[in-house]
Amino acid sequence: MFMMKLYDYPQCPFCRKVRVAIAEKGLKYEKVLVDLRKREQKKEEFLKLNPYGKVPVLIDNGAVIYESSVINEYLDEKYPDPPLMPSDPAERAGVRVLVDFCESRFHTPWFNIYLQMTFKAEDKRDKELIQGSKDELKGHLRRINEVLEGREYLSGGYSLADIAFTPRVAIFDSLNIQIPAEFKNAIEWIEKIKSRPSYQALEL
Ligand SMILES: N[C@@H](CCC(=O)N[C@@H](CS)C(=O)NCC(=O)O)C(=O)O
Repeated sequence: MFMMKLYDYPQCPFCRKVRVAIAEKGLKYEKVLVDLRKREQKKEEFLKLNPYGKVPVLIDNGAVIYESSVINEYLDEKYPDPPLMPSDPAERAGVRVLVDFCESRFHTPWFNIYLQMTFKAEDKRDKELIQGSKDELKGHLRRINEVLEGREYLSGGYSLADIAFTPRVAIFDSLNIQIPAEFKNAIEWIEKIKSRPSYQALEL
């Protein structure tokens, strides 16, 4: 039996997302550091695993899987206990819509802010881009707040949808992103996510 392997970079939100799912499943795995600063993700050996040259990549029982949302669905199918997807097909579709919303809409303004705050000196930051991205995120947080009305988590029970957002909302404070106080559901939801043992897998 080979140990499950995750090709990983510590601060990568996509890797963090997969680590949280693995932690929720209580699985053992080995982490392989792909040093993005040394561009190890573009080396021939790594491109054989993921032709896109990106982390994360999961290797499990000989299967090589990339794209964090695909990896997380694989983990849930292969290791169904505890489930991270609802059983009803329509609800499962709802989770996928939220994961897609996170990756294709929420991520972009979040990432703009992340890049500015992490890699630019304060006087070199693009203030307009930061403000515009914060405004866009506010609209997305409003939607999240509405989805959470009367629910503990995005899909009712904890799911891959909550996991997708976890690495992003986890560092709101350090990115100086404030959630408007009126979005009470969203604020409580983040607290619930933070209190789960799997949150430690983010390695903040
Ligand atoms: N859609 C991919 C995105 C993965 C991704 O962008 N990973 C970044 C690190 S956070 C990466 O490997 N970037 C290296 C590069 O593009 O050269 C996923 O969900 O796994």
